[in-house]
Amino acid sequence: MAGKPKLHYFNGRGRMETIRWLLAAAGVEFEEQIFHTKEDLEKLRKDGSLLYQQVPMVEIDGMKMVQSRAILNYIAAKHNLCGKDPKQRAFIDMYCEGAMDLNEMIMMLPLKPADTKEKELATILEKATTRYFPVFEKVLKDHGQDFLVGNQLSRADVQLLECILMTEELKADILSKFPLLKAFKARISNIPTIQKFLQPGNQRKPPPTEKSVAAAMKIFY
Ligand SMILES: N[C@@H](CCC(=O)N[C@@H](CS)C(=O)NCC(=O)O)C(=O)O
Repeated sequence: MAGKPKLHYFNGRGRMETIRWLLAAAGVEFEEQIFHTKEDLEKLRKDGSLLYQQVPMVEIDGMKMVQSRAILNYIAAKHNLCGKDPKQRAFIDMYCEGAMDLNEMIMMLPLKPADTKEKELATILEKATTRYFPVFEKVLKDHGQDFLVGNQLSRADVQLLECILMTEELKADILSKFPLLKAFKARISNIPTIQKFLQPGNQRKPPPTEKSVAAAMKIFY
């Protein structure tokens, strides 16, 4: 039997967090090889482990996988989280890409210059409430089902929940005008594997702080 996937990344959310979420939702236990210094990252680069000299890197099923989307695609395919047919997959991909666009904006916020942060935050909240969340609210309303696609859990549900929780960290009542998303959040959070991942002390990473951002910057720049 293959061992647990091993995740190589710095000690933060970044581009690895969605991978952590998806593995956890699929009920897969994983190990983390956290690196803390530029030298740790350089060592991985020098030993040929990083195809493009970048992380995230995940050792899984005999591969050293890089490129976060490729890793997510592999996990989703392996654990039946990408729909029953190409059309379901197409919708799942569209929803995931939307969630990832919002996720990426939030992920980059701490790296923006201090004097632009307020404006950036306002843009993110505006996009969340006028561009992204209305789409997901309408999807749920139109089909009346529990999950976004095909009436079964897919990576789109997991990635949307991650994205909702990240957005709520910026504005706690962000879902106030989205009742179906509120119910969706409660429902998906209650799936046992996800509930476990949301427990304090699990492998979910906390929101970035000035200190953690500075530590990550020291590794990469
Ligand atoms: N498209 C890649 C981007 C990876 C990426 O930009 N990784 C950053 C850390 S989150 C990195 O390794 N930066 C150092 C570099 O590009 O040399 C992915 O999605 O995995």
